[in-house]
Formats: sequence, C-alpha cells, structure tokens
Amino acid sequence: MKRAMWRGALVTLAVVLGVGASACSGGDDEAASTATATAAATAAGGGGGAAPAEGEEIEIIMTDNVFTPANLTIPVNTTVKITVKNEGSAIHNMHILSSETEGKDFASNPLVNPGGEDDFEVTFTKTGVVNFQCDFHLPDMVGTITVQ
Ligand SMILES: [Cu+2]
Repeated sequence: MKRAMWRGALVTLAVVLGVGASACSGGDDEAASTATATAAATAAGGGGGAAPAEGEEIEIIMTDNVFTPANLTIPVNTTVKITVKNEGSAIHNMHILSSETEGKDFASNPLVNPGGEDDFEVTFTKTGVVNFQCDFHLPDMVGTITVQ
C-alpha cells in the first residue's frame, strides 16, 4: 500500500510539471513511470526542481561563461553549502548580490582558477529573487536564486 501511494505521488509530480500524459498511459509499468518522474524533476532544473534542505550542498559548474545551473531555488531560513567548480579555462567566481536583503553579499573566493573549486555557506532570510554573477564576465555570466 505504501509503495502504491509513493508511486501515486510521483505521477502527481509529473502531472504538476506538465509531462504527465505519457506517465499515465501504461499502468503496469512501474519503472517507466518512475523514470518519467525523475526525468521531469531533472528537466525542471533550477527553476522548479527539488529545493535543497538544511545542510545540503548545491554544486554549480562554472564554464566560459555560464553557470550550470544558472537558476536555483533555496528555501528561506535554510543554510546550504554552495560549491562552485571551475571547469572553464578562465578565472571565474560566484558573487551573490544579496546585500540589500541580507546586509551582505555572499560569494565564493573572488578568484576561482580553472580546474579549481570553492565552497561557501548561504542563508537567506527573505523570500524573493536574488541575482548572482561572475564579476569577470558580465553581462553574460549571471544567474538567479529564488528564495521561497
Ligand atoms: Cu566568469
């Protein structure tokens, strides 16, 4: 019974994300249904994907000149660790423009070398959308964090 309920939740998630039509067609194929829900969550990416919980880590890949993912969702009043990995050939950083709402900007080391990485903790206390950027590659290398 519990398993059936969980599967129902996955299908419901897929429907909510707008890809439910195919997930509902084959009632006897549990694996396909699960795979569809997983794909939907992945496709949602930073926009509507599962938000991290307290203490979880978010990994962001920096290339020349893009953040992946570029759009994140983080719950309000939740401390998460952001790890940035520079897989590009230029120096990058992640600078979150949060001073207006949080009293300070959160940021990685200002110089993350190619092949290098850095991590830092963030806690947002106000809901809304906060922009972030690489200070070296404006206006191209930018992203948003939705705090909800
Ligand atoms: Cu950059």
